[in-house]
Amino acid sequence: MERTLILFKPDAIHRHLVGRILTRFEEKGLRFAGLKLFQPTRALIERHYEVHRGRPFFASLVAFMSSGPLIAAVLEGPGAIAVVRKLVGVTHGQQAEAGTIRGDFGLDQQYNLVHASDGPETAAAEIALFFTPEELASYERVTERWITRRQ
Ligand code: 3AN
Repeated sequence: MERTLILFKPDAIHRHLVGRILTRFEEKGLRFAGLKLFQPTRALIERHYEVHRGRPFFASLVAFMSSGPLIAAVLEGPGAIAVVRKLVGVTHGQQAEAGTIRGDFGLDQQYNLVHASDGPETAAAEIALFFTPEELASYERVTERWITRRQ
């Protein structure tokens, strides 16, 4: 089953939107493999956004994200990475489609509520960056066969 990493950014927490956003992932049928709230270090955020180092928004992005707290989640399901990116919407809230998380809840490109992994390699690296193996759970829901057709 494919896994992906989500970060609830500080704006989602301060605006009390975490529950509503989590509900969208749950309602879609995705299963939580990990979930935690923590205060990130600046070093962790810089590592996470290393590909953006040198871009004009890097310093502001790192300051915003390391102001914390963050909630990190690992979600799993068939095609989870692409499914979550679709639910989240494009980077800028003003361009994101209505019905997506960023399209429904935001107007900005930095304060855009959630981060979601963009491919299998980044998902694996980001999950390992934010979670230890012991913090992740593998289990079957009693509803599994109604969602993923797995018996
Ligand atoms: P996405 O999260 O949609 O994959 P990326 O990976 O291009 O977006 O950018 C990472 C993060 O950097 C975004 N989530 C957003 O918070 C921030 N960001 C991207 N572009 C800008 C920008 N032009 N100005 C300010 N922040 C930006």
